[in-house]
Amino acid sequence: APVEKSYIMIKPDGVQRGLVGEVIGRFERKGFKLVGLKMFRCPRQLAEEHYGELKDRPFFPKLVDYITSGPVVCMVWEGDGVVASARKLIGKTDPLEADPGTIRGDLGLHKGRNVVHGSDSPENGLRETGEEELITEGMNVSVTANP
Ligand code: YYY
Ligand code: MG
Repeated sequence: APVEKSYIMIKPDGVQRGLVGEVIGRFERKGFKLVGLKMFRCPRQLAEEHYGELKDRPFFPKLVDYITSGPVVCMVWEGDGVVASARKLIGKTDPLEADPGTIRGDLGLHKGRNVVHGSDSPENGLRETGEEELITEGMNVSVTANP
């Protein structure tokens, strides 16, 4: 089986509020492996596909407006159990209900502006990381700090 992957996206509010380093740092400190990273403005069609399972929910149009409203930073993190672990690090959907110590619990106030997305299953992890060309080639090249 392929190595488990989670698609982690820092949403426009997280980018605008200067929380990119904070969010990436939490995943780095946890110890998962970063294998792809990109900043871009999500096109509307991709946002609608990404959140396709929610298309009949009343908040869907606002969600798509928000996700496409500014640049996002998206990443692929890899490792056994990364999907469930990332969901724990991120916390509950509504930041008011998310536990302190989680990204949403520490950094957010509103479920419509909840800083970060994380895949909800290994299957969706593979689907979402495949939506964009995110995985960096040549990941096994080692780089030394002192050449
Ligand atoms: O996976 P997660 O992000 O925690 O929540 P989902 O139920 O997949 O919803 C995706 C996204 O939609 C959520 O992060 C915020 C937004 N949303 C909302 O604005 N209002 C809701 N009642 C539920 C979700
Ligand atoms: Mg979800």
